[in-house]
Parts: sequence; C-alpha cells; structure tokens
Amino acid sequence: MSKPKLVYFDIDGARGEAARLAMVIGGVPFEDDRVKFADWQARKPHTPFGALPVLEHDGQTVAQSNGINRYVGKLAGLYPNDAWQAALCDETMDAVEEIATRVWSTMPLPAAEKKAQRESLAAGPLSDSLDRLQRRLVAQGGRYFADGRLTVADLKVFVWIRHLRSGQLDHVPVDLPDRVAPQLVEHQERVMGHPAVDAYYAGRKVAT
Ligand SMILES: N[C@@H](CCC(=O)N[C@@H](CS)C(=O)NCC(=O)O)C(=O)O
Repeated sequence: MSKPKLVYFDIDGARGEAARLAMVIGGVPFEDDRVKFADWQARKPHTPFGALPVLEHDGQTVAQSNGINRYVGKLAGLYPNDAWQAALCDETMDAVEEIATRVWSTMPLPAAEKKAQRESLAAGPLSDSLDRLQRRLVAQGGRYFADGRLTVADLKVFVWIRHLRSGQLDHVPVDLPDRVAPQLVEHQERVMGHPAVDAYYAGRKVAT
C-alpha cells in the first residue's frame, strides 16, 4: 500500500488538520502536501469539488473533510469499530462542521456585514453549538466524544476550539469557549497534552 497524501492549505488548522493529527498520532506515514494560496487557483479544477482537503491514496482521490477523517481514522486506529460509537463519532464531527461552515462562510463578506454576522453567530448559534457539544461530551463521561478513548471526533473538536481561542476570528470573542463551554477547553488542553500532539506542534513551532 502506498503512502496516503493529504492535500490541504499550508495552515496548521481548519478542515485538514484533524486528518494530519490522526496520522501523526497513529504513526501512519503520509505525504503532507501543503498548498500555497498563490497556487490554489491552478490546482482547484483538479479537485473533485473545487475545494480542499483532498486525500490521495493508491492512485485514487477522495474529498470532504469528515469522510477523510473517517478514512484516516481507520488507518490510524482512531475510529470506532462499534457501529453506535462510530455514529457518535460522526455526530460530533458533523456538528463541528455545521457550525464551522456557518462561521467561515462570513469570510468573504464586506467588513460591516461580516462584523454583524459574526457577532450575531457568536451570541446565538455558535454559543448554542458549544453548549450542546459540551453536553454531548459530558454525556459520554466528559473525556472523549465516543468509544471511551481518543478518536477523530476529539481531534475535530480540538482543532475547532483551538481556532476559536486563537483570536484569528475577528468579532468572535476569544474567550467564548472558556465562558460557554469550559469542559471543551479542558478537553482541548487534554488533547494538546497528548505526547504525539505536543511533539508535533513543538516540531512545527506554531502557537497552540
Ligand atoms: N465540505 C467541504 C468543504 C471544503 C472547503 O470549503 N474547503 C475550503 C478550505 S477549508 C476551500 O477549499 N476553500 C477554497 C475554495 O473554495 O476555493 C469539506 O468538509 O471538505
């Protein structure tokens, strides 16, 4: 079997990051093809849906971040075998994708509209989503979202909470997760403390 190639933008977050982390944690050798924004328009037509991430493996290509997370999660031993636990894992990843898509879709808006929409999302649907995600974590015992162990669901939430707390999103209060969902913050810090995750970011020399 050849090495999988993950194609994503040259950023240490967003939709490609959980798959990278899964392969790092699971010791799956992979090619990390980091696309520069300047090169994207030339590469875009060659992707299945005109977007990244894309995973190439054994001469085939697949798109859609959560599908990729499931696939690499299986390669890395970070996806549940049990059907119900797999459904819980999927639920978590889809819940993050749903709210992240709403927040990120404000990116191209004119400044005033972006500010209004982000403030409204932060006060309403984003806070609600954080609260509900926290409740689902607590319902599973408070440490992991599925299977009683680290799965790709935890990595998806980790990447999202880290992003929200990074200050990169103008008009979304940087302390929103701390105020609304402190147990998601604890979860993020716990995943960050995983030796493989810690070593990975230390090696990339990026703020965590
Ligand atoms: N539903 C897709 C969304 C993919 C997506 O919108 N990717 C963004 C980056 S996170 C992208 O490629 N943007 C550039 C473009 O659309 O031209 C997924 O989950 O993978």
